[in-house]
Amino acid sequence: MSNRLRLAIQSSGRLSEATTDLLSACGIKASKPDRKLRVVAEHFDLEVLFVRDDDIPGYVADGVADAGIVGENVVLEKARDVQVLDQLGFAKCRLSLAVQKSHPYESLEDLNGLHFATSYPVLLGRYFEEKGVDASIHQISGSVEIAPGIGLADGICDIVSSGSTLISNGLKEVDVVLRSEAVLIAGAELEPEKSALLDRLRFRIQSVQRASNHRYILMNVPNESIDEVSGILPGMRAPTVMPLAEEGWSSVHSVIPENSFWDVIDSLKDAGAEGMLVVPIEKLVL
Ligand code: PRT
Ligand code: ZN
Repeated sequence: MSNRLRLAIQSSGRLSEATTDLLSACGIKASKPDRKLRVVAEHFDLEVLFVRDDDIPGYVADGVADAGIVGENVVLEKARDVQVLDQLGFAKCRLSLAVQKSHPYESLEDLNGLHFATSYPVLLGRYFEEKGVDASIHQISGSVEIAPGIGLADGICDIVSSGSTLISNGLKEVDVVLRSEAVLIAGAELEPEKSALLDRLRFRIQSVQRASNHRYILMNVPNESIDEVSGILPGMRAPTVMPLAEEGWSSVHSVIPENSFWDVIDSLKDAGAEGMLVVPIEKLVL
């Protein structure tokens, strides 16, 4: 038995590119050669299984794979015994209820007696039960959005991201059943060696994610304003201060959360900071 960590990822679809990009940012090269289902990664004790996303929770629960990257919507629908370890920040979407645009929808009560088509019968059934909605569910595996138009259902429960599929099929979104994004999952109990490898993988993923959520900021500051500027910067620690060739001025460097720049820029300018430069960070290891 190999002691490599086996990671199941989507073979081709909406998750695949972002997943291989994430692995590659973690220094793990695992591109899918034609028709191969299993690839041994370079630079990490890992083998990647390329599979359909729907099979990922099952493979992980059954121990065929040790871990997987898949939409949380699929994990929850499959309801297999796996642990959700980390949110990965891509493939964000929602599982929503939609009815025909002409439907005089006002509240959930209006859904009683209606017939819904979905590929998510488990999640939808649980939602109807929790909300006390008495509607019926018809499970179909694809092209859910056309069901109302062809008279197969009154409404649908499907994944929405921009909402344009609903609009182009004459549907309107009425409630959100679940918000989802790609997640890292693992088997309930991993052997210690695999678990150590998984921790290393998670550490790398977290460093990459932290980097993409932060910016490195550099600016010129008159020396008398350094304390004020340091107080404004939402940095990780005290900023780095280095003298400029010009007497009385310093270069101040710090790491700030992505969106903070726009919150603090005016205060920094008022405090006398000039020539601000904001640059992306590739990895941020704490
Ligand atoms: O072949 P395989 O089974 O592996 O893939 P799949 O066809 O089942 O899944 P895929 O690749 O379409 O989606 C994989 C995962 O991406 C989903 O499980 C979600 O977690 C996530 N995701 C994010 C989405 C979307 N956004 C999305 N927009 N999955 C599907 N859609 C579809 C949706 O079903 C609808 O048809 O896109 C349409 C809606 O998009 P908008 O932008 O028009 O609202
Ligand atoms: Zn699928």
